[in-house]
Amino acid sequence: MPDSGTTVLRKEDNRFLTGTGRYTDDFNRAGQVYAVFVRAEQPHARIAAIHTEEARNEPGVVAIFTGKDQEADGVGSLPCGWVVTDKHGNPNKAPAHYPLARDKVRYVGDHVAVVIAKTYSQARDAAELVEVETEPLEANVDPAKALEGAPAVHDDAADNLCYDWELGDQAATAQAFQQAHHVTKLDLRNNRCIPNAIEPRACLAEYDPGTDEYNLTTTSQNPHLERLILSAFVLGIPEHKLRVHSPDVGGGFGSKIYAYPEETTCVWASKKLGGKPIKWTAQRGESFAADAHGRDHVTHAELALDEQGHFLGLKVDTIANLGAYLSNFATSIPTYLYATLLAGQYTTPAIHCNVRGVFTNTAPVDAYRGAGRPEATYVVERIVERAARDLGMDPAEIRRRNFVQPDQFPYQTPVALTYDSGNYEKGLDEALRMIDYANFDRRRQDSEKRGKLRGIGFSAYIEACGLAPSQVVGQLGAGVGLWESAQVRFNATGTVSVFTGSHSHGQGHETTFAQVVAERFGLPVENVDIVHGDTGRIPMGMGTYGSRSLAVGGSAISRACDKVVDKGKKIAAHLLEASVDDIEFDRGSFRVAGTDKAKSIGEIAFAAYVPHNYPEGVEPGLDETAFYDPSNFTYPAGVHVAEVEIDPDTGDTEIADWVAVDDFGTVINPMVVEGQIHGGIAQGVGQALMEEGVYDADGQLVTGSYQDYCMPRADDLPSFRIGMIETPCPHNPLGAKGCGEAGTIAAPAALMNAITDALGTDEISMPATREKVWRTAQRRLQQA
Ligand code: MCN
Repeated sequence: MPDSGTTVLRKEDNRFLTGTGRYTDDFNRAGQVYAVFVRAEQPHARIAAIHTEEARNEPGVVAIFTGKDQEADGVGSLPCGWVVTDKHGNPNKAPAHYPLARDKVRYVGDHVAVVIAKTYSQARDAAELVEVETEPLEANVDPAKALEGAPAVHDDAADNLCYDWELGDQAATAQAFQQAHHVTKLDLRNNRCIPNAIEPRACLAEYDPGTDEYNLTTTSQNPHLERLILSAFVLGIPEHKLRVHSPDVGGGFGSKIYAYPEETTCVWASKKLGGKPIKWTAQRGESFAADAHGRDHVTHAELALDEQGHFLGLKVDTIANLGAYLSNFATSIPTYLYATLLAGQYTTPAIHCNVRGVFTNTAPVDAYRGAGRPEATYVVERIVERAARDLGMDPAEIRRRNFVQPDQFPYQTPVALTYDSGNYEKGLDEALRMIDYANFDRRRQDSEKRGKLRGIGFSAYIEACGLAPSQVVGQLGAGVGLWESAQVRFNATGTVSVFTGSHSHGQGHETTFAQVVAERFGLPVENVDIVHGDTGRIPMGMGTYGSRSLAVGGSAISRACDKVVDKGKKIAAHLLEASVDDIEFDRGSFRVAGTDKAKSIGEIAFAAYVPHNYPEGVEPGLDETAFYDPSNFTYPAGVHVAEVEIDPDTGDTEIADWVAVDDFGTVINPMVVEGQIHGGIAQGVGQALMEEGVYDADGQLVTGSYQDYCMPRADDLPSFRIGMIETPCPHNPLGAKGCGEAGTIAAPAALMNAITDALGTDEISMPATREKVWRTAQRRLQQA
C-alpha cells in the first residue's frame, strides 16, 4: 500500500514494454476502407479546379471528396476557442479554417481532397493522380516580414495581423527605463519546433446508420473537447451521438490536443459512405508538414537595471508566427501563456509586453510542450544573464538579488498572475551546491588547457500550470475556464474504478492517479483502475495539456474521494450504530471515535450495494462524481544549470553536466516525475542544439523528414542530476504543482546561456548547431 511520494513502477508499462499496448492504428473493422489526403504542394495558391476523374477510375477507389462536397454538406470551420481582445478592444481576426480547402491552399501540406479506397496502397496511388489546378500566389513565410506588405494569407486579414495585443503598464515601464542606470537589450529568435511524437496521428471513423451514431477512435489528448468541437462547430453531430475514443497514445507533446482536418473529414465521410469504417494513419512526412508546430517568435527585449543590478523594468516586443490558420488554442499561446510569465522569478516592478500574432504560409503553430512558457523563460533568462555580463555581476547573484522572497507570497506580478508559493533562493542554493559552482573557474581552466571552451548557464524558470482557473483567465478576457471531472466508483467487492477526464499519453496517470486513490483508501495500487480517454465511458472531461492532469484532474479525483468518504461515514454509522459525527475515517477504516469499533472500506463498499445495509434516505452504491475548477494556476519553479565544453575546431558542444532543482509541490511518484524532467530537458536540448522547422523563401518545408530535422538521441545527453525542493501548492487538495513541461521550459535558456558564456558572445541563435558554433568560435578566435 504505497503512499504518495513513493516510487511505484508504472502499471501501464507492462503492456507498453511487452508490445501489447493498443494504439489507434491497431483498431480495425470488417469492411474498413482507407483515406489518403491530397495535400498542397504549393504554399500559397488559388484552387482553380480539382480533377479527380482519372483517380476515380483507379482500382479499389471508393470515393474522392473535396472542399466543395463539404461546403455542400454545410461542414463548418475548425474553431480557435480562445479569443484574444487586442489593444483597441477588438477580438482577434479568425479566418475560416475548413477541413478541406475551398478557395486557396495556404501552406505546404494543406488539405485539398481525400481519396478513399479499399486498401491504403490503392488510396495512395489514386491520390497521386488527383490533379490540382492552381493559380500560384507569392508566399509569405517570414513572421518578421509578414506585417511589412507581405502577400495576404487571408482576404479577411489583409495585413496578416491576427491581433496586436499588450499586457502590463506601458507608462510605468517607460518611467522605469528613464530611471535606469543601465539598459540591456537583446534580440532573440525562438525557433520553430515540430513535435514528433513516436506514434503519428491516426483515426478510425465509423458511422452506424441504424442508430445514427458515430464512433471516432483517434490519437487525441483531449477526446471530450474533440467531441465538442466536431459536434458544436464543424459537423453539427448531436454530442450524444458521437463517441470519441482515444486509446493508448504514443506521445502527444501538445500536437494531439487539437481537432484536425483529417479526423473531421473521416467522420464526415463515413456517413457519406453509408457507414463504411474509414482508417487514416499519417505518414511521417505528413506529420512534419501538417501537425501543429510550436514556438516561432521574433522578440526584442530590454531590461532596465539600477546600479546594484536590481531590475526596474522589462519591455518585450514579440512577433508570434501563428501559421496559415488558427489552430484550436493558437491565439492563447503567445499571449495568456507567454506574456503573463515575463516576471519570471523576479520582483521586476514594471513590465510591458506587446505581441503581434501574424499569419504566414506555414503550418499552423500552437501549443508544443511548454507552450508560451519556454518562450517567456527564454526571454527572461537570456536577458538576465546578459545583464549580469553587462554589469560584470555574477549570474547567480543577480538572480538572487531580484528573487521574489518566500514571505512575499501570494505575489502579484505586474503581468496579471498571482504566484501562490515558492522558495526560489533555496532552489538556487541547492543548484549551486550540486553543480559545484565554487570550482567552476578551475574546471574552465582545465578545459582551456585542452584547447576547449567551457561555459556555464543558468535558467531560473517559473511556469503557470494547471490550465485554467476560470477566475484568472476570465480576468484576462479569455472567457474560457477549464475544470476537470472525476468519478470514483467502489465496486461491491472493494476494488475501485476511477473515471477521469484527464488523458495519459505517456505520463503514467494509470499509476500516479491510482496512488492518490490507493493511499486515501488504504488499498493496494493494483486494486485501483484508472479509466481515461473515452467519451463513452467517462462522463465529462477537458483533457491533458498545460501540466494540468494531477493539479486539476487529480484534485477532482481527490474531491470525489471526499464524497465517497462522506457517504461511507453514513453507512458506517448505520452499521456501527453510531452517530455520523462520531465516525472517523483514516486510510480505509471507518471507526467510531475513541472505540475499536470499525469497518473497513471494503465492508462499507459491499454494504453499500446490499439492501438493508445502507441507512434510510441514503441511495445504494458507492460511486461519486466531482468537478474541480482551480482557483489559481500552480506555479512550479526551479533552477537548471547547464555546463558545456565546446571544441572550437569542430563546433561540437558537449553537455558536461546538468543540474535541475525543481519545486513541484507535493510529489506523488518521484520516479515518474524524474522521467518527466528527463524527457522535458531532452526536448529543450533538442530545440537549443538541433531542432528547427525551416521553410525556404518560396514556402517549401525544407525540414520535412529526419534527414533534415535533427532530434536529440540518448548519446547527445548527459546523465541529468535532479534535486527537488517542495513547497506545496496551497490551493489544491493534493498540494501538487505540474511537472510535465518543466524541463522543456527551463532547458533552452540554460543551455544557450552556457554556450554564449563559453563563446563569449550572444551572437548565436537557436539551434546552436555544430556549424553555427564552429563559425562563431572561429570568428571569436580571429577577433581575439
Ligand atoms: N506528478 C507527480 N507529482 C507531481 C506532479 C506530477 O507524481 N507533483 C505525476 C503526475 O501524476 C503524472 C505526471 O507526473 O503522472 C505528469 O503530471 P502533470 O505535471 O500533471 O502533467 P500532465 O499529466 O498533465 O501531462 C501533460 C504534460 C504536457 S503539457 C506535455 S506536452 C507532455 C508531458 O506532460 N507530453 C508528454 N509529458 C509527456 N510525457 C510523455 N511521455 N509523453 C507526452 O506526450
